[in-house]
Amino acid sequence: MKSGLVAVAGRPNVGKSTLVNALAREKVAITSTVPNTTRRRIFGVVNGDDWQLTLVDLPGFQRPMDALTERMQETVDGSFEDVDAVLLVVSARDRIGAGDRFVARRVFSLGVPVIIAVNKIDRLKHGHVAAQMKEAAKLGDFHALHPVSAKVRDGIDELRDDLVFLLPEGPALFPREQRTDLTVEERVAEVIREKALHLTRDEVPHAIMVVVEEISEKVVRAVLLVETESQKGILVGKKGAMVREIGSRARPEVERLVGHPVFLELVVRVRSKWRRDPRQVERLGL
Ligand SMILES: Nc1nc2c(ncn2[C@@H]2O[C@H](COP(=O)(O)OP(=O)(O)OP(=O)(O)O)[C@@H](O)[C@H]2O)c(=O)[nH]1
Ligand SMILES: [Mg+2]
Repeated sequence: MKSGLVAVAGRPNVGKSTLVNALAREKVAITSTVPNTTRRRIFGVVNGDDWQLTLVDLPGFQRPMDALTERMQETVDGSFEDVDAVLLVVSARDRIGAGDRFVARRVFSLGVPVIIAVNKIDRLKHGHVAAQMKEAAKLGDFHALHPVSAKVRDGIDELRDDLVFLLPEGPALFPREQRTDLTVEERVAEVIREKALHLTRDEVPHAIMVVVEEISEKVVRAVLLVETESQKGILVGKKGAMVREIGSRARPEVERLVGHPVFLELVVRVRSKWRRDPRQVERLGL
């Protein structure tokens, strides 16, 4: 049996979580166009006949701005300790630059093999992809370099085979039926946050935190925390239209996660400056 952990590293928004979901063949992590969507470490587990690949989805590398982003960066740093390999993700749609080189310096110094994925190659011209691959190849002494599209699942199987090749001999870390380490409560909270991210913009998405307070036979109750009254007003919407829309988009996925139909009760509350307070960030489980 081969089994091990592969950290997924890269700048914010390059498609790390989309790629983890594509490799895991299940949505284990939420995704959005907003940078800093992923705030904590999330395992995505993939099983073969005689191997188990555990992908470690992570927040993007960034300079911390407050207690939340500081915590996220600690998560990234701490997660590199026990991994067997790193999947370094860059975006073929953006210039491969200083941010990517910053991540690369860190991951190439870990002493484990690194595979580079040049993501988002869908609908790009061949010449452009080739040029980006050439740039990505300069990032460090990689084991393999794969052009992929996480979105349309192009190159995913080849990438997975190469990652599995790097795994050491060892027992499976998770039972075969388990796709992630997140609890149902945590997954439900993330799905609700995802829908809220998709429907808001500017500073609002960054200020949202979701806490699930109850999952019962009939009801899922969750609180959406924001930092200001005006953000609360946006999230509630005209006569509650926004929070209702978040609820109706989240409900099908929430029901799949809990395994039965539910009434999804969402409440919006202000928790002033929660992102700047290390204790609040910790209490919220980040
Ligand atoms: N066109 C295209 N878009 C993609 C692809 N992969 C991801 N995206 C988009 O890129 C955006 C960011 O994707 P995420 O998976 O959330 O990126 P991330 O790296 O996990 O971002 P953070 O968690 O914020 O660090 C989303 O809008 C995705 O739909 C791809 O292969 N092609
Ligand atoms: Mg992510």
